[in-house]
Amino acid sequence: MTNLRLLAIFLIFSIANAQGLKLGFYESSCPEAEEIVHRMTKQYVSHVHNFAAGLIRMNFHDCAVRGCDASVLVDPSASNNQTEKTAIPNETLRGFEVIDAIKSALEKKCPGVVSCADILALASRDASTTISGPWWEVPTGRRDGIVSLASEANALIPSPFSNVTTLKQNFAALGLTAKDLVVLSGAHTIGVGHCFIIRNRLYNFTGNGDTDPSISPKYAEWLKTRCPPTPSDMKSFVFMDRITPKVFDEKYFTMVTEKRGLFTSDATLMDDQETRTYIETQVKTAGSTFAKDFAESMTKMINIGVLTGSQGEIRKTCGSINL
Ligand code: HEM
Ligand SMILES: *[C@@H]1O[C@H](CO)[C@@H](O)[C@H](O)[C@H]1NC(C)=O
Ligand SMILES: *[C@@H]1O[C@H](CO)[C@@H](O)[C@H](O)[C@H]1NC(C)=O
Ligand SMILES: *[C@@H]1O[C@H](CO)[C@@H](O)[C@H](O)[C@H]1NC(C)=O
Ligand SMILES: CC(=O)N[C@H]1CO[C@H](CO)[C@@H](O)[C@@H]1O
Repeated sequence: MTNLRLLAIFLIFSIANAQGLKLGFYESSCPEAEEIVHRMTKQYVSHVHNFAAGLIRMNFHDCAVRGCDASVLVDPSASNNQTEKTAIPNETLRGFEVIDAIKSALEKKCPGVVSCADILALASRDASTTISGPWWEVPTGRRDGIVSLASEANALIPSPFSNVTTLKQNFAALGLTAKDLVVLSGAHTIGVGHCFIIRNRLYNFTGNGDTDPSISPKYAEWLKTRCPPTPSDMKSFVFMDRITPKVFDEKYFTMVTEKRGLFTSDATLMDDQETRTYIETQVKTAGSTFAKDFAESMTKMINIGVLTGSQGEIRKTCGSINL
């Protein structure tokens, strides 16, 4: 083969790589990579169920800012003390230690090969399956970003105080539809919400010491027993799906139809014809298509703005950009 033809083939390959992800990207460069992520995620999540919610949410927060590039994992440092991790919506993210442990195992096996962005995308899926949640294909080949800004996370992560119009716009900006919005919000079938986020809904909704009328009065009563009005209390929390808090099912949607959505961003999904119809259908059919729909929407989400080919870098540790 002439050098020219080799060069042509090489160029075609680099272009193909730059265009997208593929299944089994590490098949030859680090054959055990996916198996190690799976095994370790399963270990952590089997011990501490909460890590499942933590990892799935972290995956979303990563993809919502600069694409799925592990920018959410960067620790604040002397030169950059305002990374995404320090942003308001990231205050309660959890599961960083799982990603760090997997990364260090992979660095021992195949130094400098497997990106933190891929580890997070794989771990989120493996966390879901560990708790008998949906499974989706995770093509790999993501590269790690070299920029992480708190200001961007504060601006781009959807707010729990937003109405459905704003949420649909937030999702559209990520290339996601109203259906993706309602389906992915279904992740709130597991995990917790902190009281400080809903304190105003309970105790001072319009500034007159009132309660948000979109919460059922009985549920508001119960929430008040769990969430004291103490403004300094940052620790109390409740499960978002009080019916089956640890099961990945459609009961979150049931909660929403009963005016028991924890955040405004949950309750407001009843204000839009399309999202409401989806919720009511899942409730009526015991979540007939929820798992399949969730897998489809996650498949879109984990493809958002990925860096591939020679873009970005492969971080040495997930908490810091390479020097
Ligand atoms: C529609 C826009 C969304 C808003 C406004 C929103 C907001 C929130 C808030 C405020 C919390 C509570 C955090 C805490 O108090 O500790 C939370 C938790 C959670 N969110 Fe979302 N979320 C949204 C979409 C999503 C999506 C798309 C996913 C994943 C696919 C997701 C997965 C989760 C999970 C699993 C938890 C529980 C976390 C834990 O227990 O550690 N959320 N979300
Ligand atoms: C963060 O960095 C900025 C500038 O880089 C600096 O002015 C500020 O004092 C730092 N803040 C902290 C808490 O270290
Ligand atoms: C939704 O929220 C946006 C931003 O706060 C606001 O401008 C808009 O009027 C709200 N829409 C509805 C229907 O309440
Ligand atoms: C309720 O909100 C109003 C207006 O924001 C504020 O002036 C008042 O201090 C709040 N009350 C409590 C108990 O937080
Ligand atoms: C997990 C994490 O790093 N959380 C941080 C989020 O931001 C707050 C406020 O800046 C920090 O105190 C947390 O440590």
